[in-house]
Amino acid sequence: MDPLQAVRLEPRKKRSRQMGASRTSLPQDVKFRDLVLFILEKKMGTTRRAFLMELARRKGFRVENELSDSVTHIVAENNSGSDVLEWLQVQKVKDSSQLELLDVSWLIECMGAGRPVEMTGKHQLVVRQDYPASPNPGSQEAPALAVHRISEYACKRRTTLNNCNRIFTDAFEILAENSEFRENEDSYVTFIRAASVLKSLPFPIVSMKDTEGIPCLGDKVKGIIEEIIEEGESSEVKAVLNDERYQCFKLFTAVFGVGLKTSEKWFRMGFRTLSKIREDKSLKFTRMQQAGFRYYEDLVSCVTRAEAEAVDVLVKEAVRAYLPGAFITMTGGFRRGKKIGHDVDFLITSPESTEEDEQQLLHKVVNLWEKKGLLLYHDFMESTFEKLKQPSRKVDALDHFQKCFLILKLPHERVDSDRPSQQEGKNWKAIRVDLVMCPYECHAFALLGWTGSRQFERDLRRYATHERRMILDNHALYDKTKRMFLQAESEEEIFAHLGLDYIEPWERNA
Ligand code: DCT
Ligand code: MG
Repeated sequence: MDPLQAVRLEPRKKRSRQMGASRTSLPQDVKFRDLVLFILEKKMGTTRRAFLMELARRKGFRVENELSDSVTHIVAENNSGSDVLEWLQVQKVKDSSQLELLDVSWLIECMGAGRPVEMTGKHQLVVRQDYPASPNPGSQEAPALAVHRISEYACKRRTTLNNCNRIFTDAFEILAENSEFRENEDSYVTFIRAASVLKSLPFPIVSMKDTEGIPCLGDKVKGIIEEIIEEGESSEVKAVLNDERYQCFKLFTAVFGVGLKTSEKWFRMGFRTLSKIREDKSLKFTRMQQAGFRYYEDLVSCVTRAEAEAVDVLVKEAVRAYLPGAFITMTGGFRRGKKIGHDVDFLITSPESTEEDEQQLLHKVVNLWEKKGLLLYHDFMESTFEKLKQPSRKVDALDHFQKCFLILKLPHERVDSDRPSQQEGKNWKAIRVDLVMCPYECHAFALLGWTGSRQFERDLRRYATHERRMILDNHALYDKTKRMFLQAESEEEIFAHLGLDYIEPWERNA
């Protein structure tokens, strides 16, 4: 039975009788001594409050009649976090940061369980984004702290791979991808930011009330959330999935070397399948696209962590043969803890090597793999890095480091996996690998940039620009107020320069 109903269905007569008996708990009745509750009357009403207080006391909870310094948990009904904070400020509570602000649903679950249940995000009241930090701007009082305030910037949120809103985030990612295919930037940003903020929530959205106070959810987005809550799916997402243009772009862009321009061209020419495109004698393919078609099956089946680890060993062996002191870090999604990826990204740097050594390294590594028969494709981009140039303002600009995009032939025997290799006769898998070589001075910036996620990086740059008057890119951080570059040896130092709490790589899955 729903415990909430159990409380609501209590007959009136009984309630008033209990109300009369209302009293502060006797010390011997208190079973749970770490918590001191106060139930807010506002919007709950006197009768229900008295009933809940009495019930909680009978279950061994300490419940105060008045708000006092000993209170640790505030329970409210039909109030948002901002409503409760406002009320606390009227009560002249200076520091509300130590108080847990909880929805009545938490208390009701406790009543059902007969003990305090874990407080999760769905119980915790969220403070609205626009809530002022301090009620009177001139005042010296410590601002009543923003409890669980969710930032509009992904770099101020912790986003693990534990996504409990997948039903919504999948929908918004499809809509974002469709906007990208249609080159509608505004709509892309709307949907990708919605997906990103929902991924960071520690609780699943089950009703529209749960969306209160969450930034990046405009009316359009909320309408879609509501439809998914009510109908189990969104008609807009369904329409996109059935849309021929979306289906073709999805199919075409999955080929290595095929972007929006080529997809558009093939779609307009009337192509609908990859086999027809491959067969067509009049089409010219780039070297990258040829490799993309040749290794298509391997490349669309994702890279597993075991495969990524095997590539890591290959990269370390080859790099250290030439630069023993080099630092090699697997970046991208795998550094964020993902179990699969579309490629494996590496950042290489070396504290003690000449510029010439650095310039030569990737070429030597590639030659070695070529000799060993491990190289299926490679494409070099030489460095265009200029040290004194200001960082790029573009949020999506590619960096200037020397890099090599490769397809490696990874022998099955090098993969430590319990899965037997599927294809008979073929004892290897083609794997996409990106190698990036960066000067040692900027390795912290390069590491931060190449760890991603893309949305996390975009918001870091946006935050630097709009909130700090700084420019951040994969090479450097420039402070426009001080007119100087800010040096950093580690990612932690970059977050500190930006005035941000440090976010671990596995919390950057925005
Ligand atoms: N990156 C960047 N600028 C680019 C491209 C990428 O800063 N122009 C960063 C963001 C993520 C990281 O590099 C790796 O990129 P991807 O491999 O595309 O992403 P991923 O997060 O590793 O995801 P996947 O698992 O699909 O490889
Ligand atoms: Mg990657």
